[in-house]
Amino acid sequence: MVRAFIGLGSNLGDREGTLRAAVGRLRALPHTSVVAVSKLRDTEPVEYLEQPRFLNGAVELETELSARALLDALMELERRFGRDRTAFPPQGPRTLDLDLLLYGSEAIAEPGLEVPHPRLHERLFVLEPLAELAPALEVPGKGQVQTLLSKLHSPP
Ligand code: PH2
Ligand code: MG
Ligand code: MG
Repeated sequence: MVRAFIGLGSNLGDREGTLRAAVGRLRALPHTSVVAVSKLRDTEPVEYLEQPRFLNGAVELETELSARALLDALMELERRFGRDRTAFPPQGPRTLDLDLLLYGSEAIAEPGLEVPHPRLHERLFVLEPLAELAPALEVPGKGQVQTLLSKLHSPP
């Protein structure tokens, strides 16, 4: 069993309905259980600013799926909820974004599969829900979630 964390995001259509339904689909994944779901937060878009506000959250899972199998399942769910991966720009509006943030204490860098998520440590909309679920969690190579969050709040 591996403890994994998924980032949830939506900024098109019924954001809350989509995220709640996506969590329902996560509960139905094989060899996987949902341990906890964070609050959903309304957030200002970052990186690409000309888009609607997001609803963001995080989910804690226990899974026997490999990181690759889990990632494939997440991308299949995004597709089912109408995610258009050909839309431009790639950081633009989306009905559903399911990011594999952490997969146990593993560090993986393969084509299309990078954990910890490469921008996790600099994103408030990821660290806040993660800190709600697991403040003491160690992000491989980066430090504890609560430490990363306090660094973002008061940069040196
Ligand atoms: N996702 C992005 C780009 N910008 N901004 C917020 N607030 N929330 C997101 O989930 C988000 C974003 C690309 O994945
Ligand atoms: Mg994504
Ligand atoms: Mg994302």
